Amino acid sequence: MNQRHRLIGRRSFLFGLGSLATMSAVATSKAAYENQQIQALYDPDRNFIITEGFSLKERAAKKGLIYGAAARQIDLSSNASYAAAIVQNCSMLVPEWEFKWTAGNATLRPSPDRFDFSAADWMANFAATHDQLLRGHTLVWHDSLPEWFKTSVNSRNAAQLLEKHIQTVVKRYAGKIHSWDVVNEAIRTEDGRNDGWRITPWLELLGPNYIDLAFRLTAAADPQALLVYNDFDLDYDTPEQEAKRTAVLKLLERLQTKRTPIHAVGIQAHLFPGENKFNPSKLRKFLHDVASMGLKIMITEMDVADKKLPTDVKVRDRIIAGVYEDYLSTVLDEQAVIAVITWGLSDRYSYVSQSQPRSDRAPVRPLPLDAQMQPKLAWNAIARAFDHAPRRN
Ligand code: 9MR
Repeated sequence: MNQRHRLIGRRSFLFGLGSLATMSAVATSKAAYENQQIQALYDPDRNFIITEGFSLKERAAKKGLIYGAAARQIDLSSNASYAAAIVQNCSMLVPEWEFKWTAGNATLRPSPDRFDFSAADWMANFAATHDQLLRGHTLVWHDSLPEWFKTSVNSRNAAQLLEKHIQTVVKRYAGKIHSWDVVNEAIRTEDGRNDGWRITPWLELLGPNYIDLAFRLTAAADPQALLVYNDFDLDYDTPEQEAKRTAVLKLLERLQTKRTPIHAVGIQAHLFPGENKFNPSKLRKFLHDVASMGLKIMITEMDVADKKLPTDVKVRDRIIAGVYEDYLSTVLDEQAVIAVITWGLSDRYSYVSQSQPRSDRAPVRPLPLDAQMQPKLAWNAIARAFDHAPRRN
């Protein structure tokens, strides 16, 4: 595309966002900054061409990579075309609710001394039936704890409760799990601790050894699973995310010093184009630092929130696809990255629609398939990133 066409394309798109006069009047505002970011991401002529004929899991496998998605029993069991799309595209399945202590309509822990494995078993069977790897998400998290947790758990019984949880759940699926998110989202620099750790019920109940304890218990219950520390907001070039990356690296160093059995870092990759600046070299540096510690990396929950993007579906889909390809081509350069998982597969079932809705109320489009299970440009973008990725050694 020549420069003139690019400018015309950009200008007409800008016009769609608001008048130039309004834009300059608020040139210093956050909205203007975001509009600038979004314009920079829009390229009307960018090429998302792919060779036909291969699913995402096949393209990933050719490079020694895994592609998977999160899904829920309620959707897989009620929508045959969605289940078929999950089977066709994914070599890995992540139960979005069913392995948590409690989430949505799935409650693994109805009470301190009971387990209900019906939903988790259903997901494990689905994966096994369709030859998919299974991920366990998640054992230790501040969120999705049952109501009874607040009243029944105290510093005297917390260690025993965690031990029982990990031993029971992890042993039940031992040998069937590719990787466990042992600890999820334990860093939050805004909480003000020197080490950047999030102040969670687990930290308060068990003290700073809780992460090490959780990894040790999991390793003992399933020596084969890859044990993962998983977190979000590690992707962008902002002071906050830089501080979070640093705190994660410190946590990993601390665990390695203690010889804690940890094998991988999960980078969630919930992306928010328009809000923050993406700087591939900053991200590459972080991935390299993690890899240098001998750890694997998984992209565990990728999606592209379209909250700040224009209403026009064509424009929106191009931006989202570009964000997918730019991000994935950056991370797949790093050999330690072994898997890419999107947080859902179809726009019909995405947490983004509840937690990051658009102000124009238009349906969100954060995932590779649309609500009718048709591939969008984002699908092509992921396919291209796999096709161009270096083969894993
Ligand atoms: O997508 C999940 C949503 O359906 C659940 O209600 C919520 C609470 O369990 O968790 C969402 O998934 C989160 C994941 O478990 C951890 N990282 C952030 C994800 C999106 O909030």
